[in-house]
Amino acid sequence: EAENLQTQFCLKKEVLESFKSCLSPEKEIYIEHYVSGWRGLVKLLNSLGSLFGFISKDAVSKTQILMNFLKSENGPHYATVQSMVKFELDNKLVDVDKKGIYPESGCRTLLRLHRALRWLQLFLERLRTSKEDDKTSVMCRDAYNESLAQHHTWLIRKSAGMAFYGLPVRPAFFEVMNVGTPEQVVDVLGKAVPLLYEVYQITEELYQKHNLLDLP
Ligand code: 1PZ
Repeated sequence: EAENLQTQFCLKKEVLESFKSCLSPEKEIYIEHYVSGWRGLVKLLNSLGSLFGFISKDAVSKTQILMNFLKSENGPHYATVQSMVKFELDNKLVDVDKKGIYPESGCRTLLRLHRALRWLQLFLERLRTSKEDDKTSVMCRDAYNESLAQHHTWLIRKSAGMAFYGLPVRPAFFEVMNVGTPEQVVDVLGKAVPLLYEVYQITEELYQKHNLLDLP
């Protein structure tokens, strides 16, 4: 039972805290904490059932690519998103306009998570302001159509669309977040959304400045 308590997902500890600690005072983004925020989200996704396996598999593979860079001999260059961008661009380690010899650069891999972060922020904001009977599948779909969908192929959009129907209803979804009463969930979401927005915005501006927003 003790183990059960320990392994139970908690939105506040595993997502909010990670994304909070990923910002340095100089507004750099630590990749290690960014990745652990995503690992937390994957845990949440996995607790929703195997229907979401194809989504979590992709998220895991992307976090793994970034962790491998972080653990490599070039690891120190991958400490922050800013240092990674500089290092990969300075050393021409990014396929800029078409897939070539670096199909899994740190820059293009992080861009995929970055786009998904926008979806997350939109979804959590809808969840935060929703009423008890509102449909999570609709909130999720609307957030998706407004953000990630434009970057996905028809097949992925269809698969994602079907998975959304398998989302638990709002009270059950609040339950798995494991931060207490619905009021407390709303409160945590109220802290998480602006934080995700800040992390998103910093990355967006950096990528824009270096013309990296369309990496293949
Ligand atoms: C709570 C419900 C979860 C809904 C998640 C909404 C996002 C649907 C995303 C569907 C992704 C399908 C799997 C593969 C996608 C990849 O093709 C793309 C592009 O990568 P590339 O092919 O270029 O290498 N991958 C992504 O867009 C990253 C998706 C990460 C999604 C993480 C979601 C985590 C959600 C946690 C929520 C609790």
